[in-house]
Amino acid sequence: MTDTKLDDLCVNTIRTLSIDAVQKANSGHPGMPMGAATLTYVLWDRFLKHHPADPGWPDRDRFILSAGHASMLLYSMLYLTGYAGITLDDIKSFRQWGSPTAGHPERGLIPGIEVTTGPLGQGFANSVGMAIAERFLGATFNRPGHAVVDHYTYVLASDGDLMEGVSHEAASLAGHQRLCKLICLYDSNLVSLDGPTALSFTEDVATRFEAYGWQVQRIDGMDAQQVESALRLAQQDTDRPSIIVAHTHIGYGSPHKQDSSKAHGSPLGEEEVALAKRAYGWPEDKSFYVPDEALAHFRQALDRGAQRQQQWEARMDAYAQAYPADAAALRRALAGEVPDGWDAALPSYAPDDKPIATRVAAGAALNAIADRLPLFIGGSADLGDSNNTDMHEKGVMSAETPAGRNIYFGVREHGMVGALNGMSAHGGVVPFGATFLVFSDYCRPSIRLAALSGYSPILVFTHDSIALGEDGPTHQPIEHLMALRAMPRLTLIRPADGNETVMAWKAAVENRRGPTLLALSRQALPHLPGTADGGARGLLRGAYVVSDAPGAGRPDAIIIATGSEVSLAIDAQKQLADRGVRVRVVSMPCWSFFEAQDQAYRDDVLPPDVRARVSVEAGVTLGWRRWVGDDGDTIGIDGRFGASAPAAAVLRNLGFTAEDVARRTLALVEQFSGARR
Ligand SMILES: Cc1ncc(C[n+]2csc(CCOP(=O)(O)OP(=O)(O)O)c2C)c(N)n1
Ligand SMILES: [Mg+2]
Repeated sequence: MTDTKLDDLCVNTIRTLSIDAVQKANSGHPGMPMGAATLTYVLWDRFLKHHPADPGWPDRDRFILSAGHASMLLYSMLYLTGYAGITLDDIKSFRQWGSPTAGHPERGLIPGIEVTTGPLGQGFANSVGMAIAERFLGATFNRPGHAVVDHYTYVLASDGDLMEGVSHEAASLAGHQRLCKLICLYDSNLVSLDGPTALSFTEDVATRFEAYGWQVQRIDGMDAQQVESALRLAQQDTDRPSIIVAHTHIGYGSPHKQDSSKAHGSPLGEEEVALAKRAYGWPEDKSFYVPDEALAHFRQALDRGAQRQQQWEARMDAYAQAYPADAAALRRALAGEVPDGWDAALPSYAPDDKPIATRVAAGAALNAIADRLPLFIGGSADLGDSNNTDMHEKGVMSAETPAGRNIYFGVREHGMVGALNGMSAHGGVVPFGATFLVFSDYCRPSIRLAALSGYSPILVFTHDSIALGEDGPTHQPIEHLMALRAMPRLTLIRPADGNETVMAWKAAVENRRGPTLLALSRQALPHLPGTADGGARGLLRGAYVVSDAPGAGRPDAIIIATGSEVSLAIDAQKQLADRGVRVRVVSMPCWSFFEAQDQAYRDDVLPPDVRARVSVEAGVTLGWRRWVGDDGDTIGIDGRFGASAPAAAVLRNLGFTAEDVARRTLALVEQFSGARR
């Protein structure tokens, strides 16, 4: 068989596996696998450094299918090249309950899926983060003659990916950073879901990427030779990321659906499947047919990969001889471990220390961590001064100084978190990003993917309430805390003072299984006696008694508060104590940690027989009934946004003074004692 014939056979194997799986599932997206099979095949056959028998090998190239709807394209490649986590039977149960071949690729279901994709544009942003992580690790660990971190990031993106704003942000950042080992294959087929892209997307994408500072090539993506030469040229550019605008045909080979959105997202239909197979010269009566020659060729990836991996292991051994400490640090980092003692320099605060904002305490903690956690990298979306996220003397990441650890993300919140997800998925680094809490809306889709996929970026979100004051309602979060708590597997922590903030950072760095979001105050807050001397460890259980009712016995009421409202609750507690009312104050910085505690602990903190309970949080009250019950009261902000004025005035007018909290708590206590009488 000639090389070209073998290539055609392999490409058609990818196409027919994909269309058969979609047909059998009666659901899925056949068009892109049919059109982008050549691109993918040439990349995997001639360039991609990977080892199907060891999908997690650290120095592998990363391949990201940003257009996750073309999942069958990825599943076909994984199966054909011999990944152990996927069988032909799995492909036959595409999109079925319990099958690893889910509708869109999900990280963790099949080793070899680098990131979860499907929400368009996200995979592209992830790829930028991966390229950042690779370059940073290389700059940090490689030594002359010892290139131990040295791989490419390839991303396959579709029209939809490049329409999405998040890809614009990420592409702009990648161009600015000159991430030359990032290579995008753009499946430009001029069709999206609603029809021809002429309906909505007519800009010159190539010129746009040129303007971002990318190397740009335009090719016929159905021609394996052109794909190969373009990839080679892309690799040779050592100054810029590369995009290969590959003109392709969606639904290639289907006589009635090629080049039409009819091929995008539904099965071709039995007859059309047969006609497409005829066009490929394929046996029409066979489904899931994998010719032996094709399989044997694909499976060469196993030997090739083993060799590449062995070469790397040998390089690592030589490196370990020459630089034993660095090699040990690199191996630990790649295994996701943080060095012992990373938290040894974290500060602690005494009650009579000067009050500080939790954002300021967080900045101090971040710098204490930065000194001892060399792979801690990140920055802010142009709010570094406000977020207090600048790491002192840790350098600025740029093309000239790739080992710099402060990343200036620019005003690109969505691209930032998408990239953080990629850094986390890449491994080896502990990434963080920052903005105002209200702009969590600007990056929520990426936070959601982190929670869904188990990436662990640390999100330092400050200015967490109306108490930010003068900037007004556009900048004052109202529904955000609750909206974020509604997200499964996101750890949201809203610390009350300096010591809780330190503890929140501990929890964040130690959480390597999902995103952690720190909601931090703009305004200064007192250091609470109850958090001193290790008291703040209660944060790790989600909620704890930060200040108990004076004297012994059952409290008359419990005030549950979070963040900046905890000190308010304690002021109210004092006022009420003067009137003989005994109030317990519970700090509840993290709902999800508290939910994970056993019933005995939860009942200890919130005794079931104390029903006079008040929640205090400067946000919507939706959800607080869960902890205060039907009989309790909820102090929050409902049915309105904040207002522009100095913080004290906003708080006063919206009912956030100690007097307000005391008055409403007292009313509740009186109601209960009246009921008892
Ligand atoms: C954020 C987001 N919005 C909408 C969708 C639904 N969707 C899936 S594919 C697609 C567009 C398809 O166009 P293209 O990316 O060019 O893929 P092709 O049709 O060429 O396969 C849309 C709108 C999505 N997956 N993600
Ligand atoms: Mg398209």
